[in-house]
Amino acid sequence: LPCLVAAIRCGWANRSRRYAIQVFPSLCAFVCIRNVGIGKAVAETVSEQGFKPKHILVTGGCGFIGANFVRYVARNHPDVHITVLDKLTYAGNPANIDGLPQSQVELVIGDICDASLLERIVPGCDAIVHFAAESHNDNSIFDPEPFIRTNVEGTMRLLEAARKYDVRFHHISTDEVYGDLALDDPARFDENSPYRPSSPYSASKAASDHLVRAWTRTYGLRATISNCSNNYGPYQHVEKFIPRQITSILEGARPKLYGTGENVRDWIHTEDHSSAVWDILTKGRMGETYLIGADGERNNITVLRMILEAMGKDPDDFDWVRDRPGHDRRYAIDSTKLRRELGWEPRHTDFAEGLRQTIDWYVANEAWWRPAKAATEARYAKQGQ
Ligand code: NAD
Ligand code: TDX
Repeated sequence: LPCLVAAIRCGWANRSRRYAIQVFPSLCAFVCIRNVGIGKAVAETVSEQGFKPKHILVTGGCGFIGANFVRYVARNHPDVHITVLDKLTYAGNPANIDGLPQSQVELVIGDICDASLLERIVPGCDAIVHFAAESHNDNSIFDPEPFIRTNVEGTMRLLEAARKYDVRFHHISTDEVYGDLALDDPARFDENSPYRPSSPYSASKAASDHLVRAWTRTYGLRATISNCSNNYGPYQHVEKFIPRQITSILEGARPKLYGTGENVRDWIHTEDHSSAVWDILTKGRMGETYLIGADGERNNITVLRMILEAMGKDPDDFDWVRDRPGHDRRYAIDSTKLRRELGWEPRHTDFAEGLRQTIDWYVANEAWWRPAKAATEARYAKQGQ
């Protein structure tokens, strides 16, 4: 385009407008081939103007991170129409997207493995942002099958639909695909870290990442992947570490710490995850992977004591319980690529403050978490946790 503009300026196109008409489509075709093309050509392309989606399909938009993303887009991009596709498993709750304008956000209840449903809803969307997954490690250890079905087969079905209708695809993944780091190792994961998943959950997410790369390289699918660290914030299911401890304290029970409590997680506020995903969706390079993290490394015992203290309890008022089999020791993200290339920065950099706000949210929303609490604790009790 800059060459064309320069040519017009110097009068070349004025002498023969026909040339411009002939040259412009060729330039467009060149850009398109580089954008939609296959293999390495895809990975090398930088989208200069940015992608401006008008209608996105958000899978898993009634889960924790998906719902926070839907809320983020609805708030910041009111011109974007959002179709949420969610099966409403035990982890999905339509209340998570309550209060959003019906003209902007619609919910389709259904399974990402349902190819005929995808045939109906994918055409007309210009992007799929794929959050839907079975997401809890402990559940995957107990019963891996739903993880393979949703995370692997479901991702394949979505990729096939995206390929058929030439829809931009963004895949939400996790830092857990890289396995774990030693506690005393200063290393962090980056985009070149080898895949070494430990649990059935992380293995199924690793498989889904590989599928996305294969569809990009083989079929030229316009896709990106992000691998994010541990999220916290509102609407997180009570099975997960931070909400479990907060809600247990609220109902007068003692929090449960696995193993030695020394395992390190790299915490990021879910709203910062949302802004990063939006930046990758609209400005990311096709075929690329971006790691998302906010330099929030803390070990579990530290986080638990912060919660206890913030809730006015003795910091030692918790139970040590059986460790998770294969428990990953430490996750840590180097998000330099995302920050340098796309200019992304996290806004919630004060973890203690983010934790306080999250505690306040659970205090104010007991009606939201109460229905899931007893069944979740009964499941943990059976596992000795
Ligand atoms: P979640 O369990 O809270 O939500 C998952 C959502 O997907 C639910 O609404 C559920 O109903 C829906 N779903 C499950 N199976 C489905 C199917 N077959 N068809 C349609 N919908 C289905 O999960 P989350 O914590 O919000 O995680 C969202 C995504 O982010 C996942 O892909 C997860 O791997 C990834 N991730 C999570 C974290 C984290 O800290 N929680 C960190 C990094 C990446
Ligand atoms: O009661 C608990 N006690 C405890 O010590 C629970 C539920 C967890 N833990 C520990 C296990 C982990 O070291 O706390 C840490 C965090 O546990 P989870 O909340 O289960 O998260 P994790 O296993 O780290 O995985 C999360 O981050 C990466 C998400 O659940 C995944 O979906 C994401 O991919």
